[in-house]
Amino acid sequence: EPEEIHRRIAAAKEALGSRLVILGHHYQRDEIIQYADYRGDSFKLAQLAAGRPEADYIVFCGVHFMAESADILSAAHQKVVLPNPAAGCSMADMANIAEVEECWETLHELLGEDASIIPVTYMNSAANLKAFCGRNGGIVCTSSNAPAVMRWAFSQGKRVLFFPDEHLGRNTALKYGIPEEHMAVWNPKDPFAAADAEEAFERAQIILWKGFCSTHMRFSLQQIEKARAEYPDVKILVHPECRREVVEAADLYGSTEYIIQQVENAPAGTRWGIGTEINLVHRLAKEHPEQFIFCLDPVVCPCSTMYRIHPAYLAWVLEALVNDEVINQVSVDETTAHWARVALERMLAMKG
Ligand code: CIZ
Repeated sequence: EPEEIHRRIAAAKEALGSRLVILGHHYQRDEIIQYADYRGDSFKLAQLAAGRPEADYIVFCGVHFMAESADILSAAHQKVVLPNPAAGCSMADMANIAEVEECWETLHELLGEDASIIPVTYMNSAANLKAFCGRNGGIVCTSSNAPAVMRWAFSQGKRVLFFPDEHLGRNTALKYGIPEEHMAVWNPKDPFAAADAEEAFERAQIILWKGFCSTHMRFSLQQIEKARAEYPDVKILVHPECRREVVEAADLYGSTEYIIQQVENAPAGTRWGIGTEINLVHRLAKEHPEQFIFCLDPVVCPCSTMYRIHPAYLAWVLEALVNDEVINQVSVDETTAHWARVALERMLAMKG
């Protein structure tokens, strides 16, 4: 049966030719990556989609917010398809627009005229949260440019509201020089649960949304200690969505693209203990047999929602496209797309 699916995907790809571009996120399994015209992180892939206007169809093998970003950045005639609509991102889903608006209003009531808050959303968020940032003087960040975005945000206001990933926010704020006592965590389910919550929000330079990536939360200090005990020469490389203690115990940390670059530029014989999604770690190990690469988590830790893109879904949506039938299109309404683009363009202008 896998051969049959392979044959169907290859035939549909051939039939669609340059009208089709398939994007594969680094966390996708090899059975999917083999069909990708481009591989990358979410932002790189969205930009690549925008650079291929001759493609009528962009099939995004990744998760929902990534397909939304591709739709926002691509041309009006291009249609973005997510092979399985159930491929969401549990972290992105931890902040929704109603909760963010409530947080925004509550903080402004609490802090009054003096609030001066700049909203910053991680790329891994729904389009309407990016639009919220666009409308409210805020910006989008990726895990690669989070420190530069934070610098920009503090040049615009006195406080930052960072969502949805608490850990990327905290690790970035620490790097920027904000001490933990000037950070407060907003739990949308019960923001004032702690007795000193009000003072904590008043004192805070950065308010971190209580969201997390379940894949990166699997990495622990104990795993790092065990790896170091076993291999004294090991270099620990982790993603900034990991907890503070994990990032602080690592030799290096950075975004998906950063992790790939570190491995690509390392000399033969380097030993890496890596803390990120397992498909990416396995692919790096396979593509760099001259190095010793292992995942810090001994129990396999795939991103379960990324895994929902199965080759059978890819075959199904591609065959429909051959018949000019668009299944599982992801489309962002014009107003939301406009304001989301404002926030994305602030990020791009800042980088340039
Ligand atoms: O935004 C992405 O692609 C993810 C999930 C992580 C990263 O570091 O780029």
